[in-house]
Amino acid sequence: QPIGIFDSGVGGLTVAKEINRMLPDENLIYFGDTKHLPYGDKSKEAIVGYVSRITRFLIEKNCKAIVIACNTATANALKEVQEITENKVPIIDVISPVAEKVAYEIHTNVGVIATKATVNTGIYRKSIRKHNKFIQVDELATPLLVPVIEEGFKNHPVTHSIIYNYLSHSKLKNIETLVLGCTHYPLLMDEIKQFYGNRVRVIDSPRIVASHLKNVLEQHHLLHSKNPAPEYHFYVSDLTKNFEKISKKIFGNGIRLELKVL
Ligand code: DGN
Repeated sequence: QPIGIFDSGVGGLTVAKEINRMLPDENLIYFGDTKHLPYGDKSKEAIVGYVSRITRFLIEKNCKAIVIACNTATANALKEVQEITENKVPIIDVISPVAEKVAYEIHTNVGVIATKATVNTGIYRKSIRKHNKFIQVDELATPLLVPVIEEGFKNHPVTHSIIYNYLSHSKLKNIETLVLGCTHYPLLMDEIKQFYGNRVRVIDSPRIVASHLKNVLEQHHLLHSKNPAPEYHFYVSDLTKNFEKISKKIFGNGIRLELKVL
């Protein structure tokens, strides 16, 4: 049985890649909802609609666990995903394991950058402070980072200037830790770290999520071991050259994309 992973686009591949590195024997199904990208500017109703369809698709594909590799989907539709799956398969989201880790292990001012639809819910602040109410959490919407990533503008002057403008924001002035609250953003990790130098610790969310998934699978006795030929299936709701190019860059040339309109 495969693990189902989804996002609006290529962002979730940062999580899928880490899962693949940590759990190389697992079969994976990835769904990129490229037709509806970006989620970050959509209404809650629209996001719930897209996410519900993807969840049903992954259940049909017999997934043993579902990873919501999208912060925007987690912030707006986690409850609906849980309802659809009726707690029959474990649901792993990208926010709660990171919030927990930050709350217990980091004792500094925390900044979070994410899409508008994530920041509007205040979910990081709430989730971190649920565990530790002494941590100062400031969230800033940085929506323009998603299109530059989808456009493949890595190490591009436009990207540098957007990063500079966002990270210089007064809300992030006193932070010592930064959480990348969008699964696309780790693709700009180098540039973001460059901006801060050693001043700010940038959290590696995909790694935290993958290791949380491993624990959950272990607990449920669902870990796949000794799989000589793991299978990876990548589905997209719109087959775009961009997705093809970037997904190959992230996951390797072996990727074969299949169009699946939901
Ligand atoms: N990668 C998604 C996230 O983590 O929020 C959102 C990207 C988008 O669709 N704007």
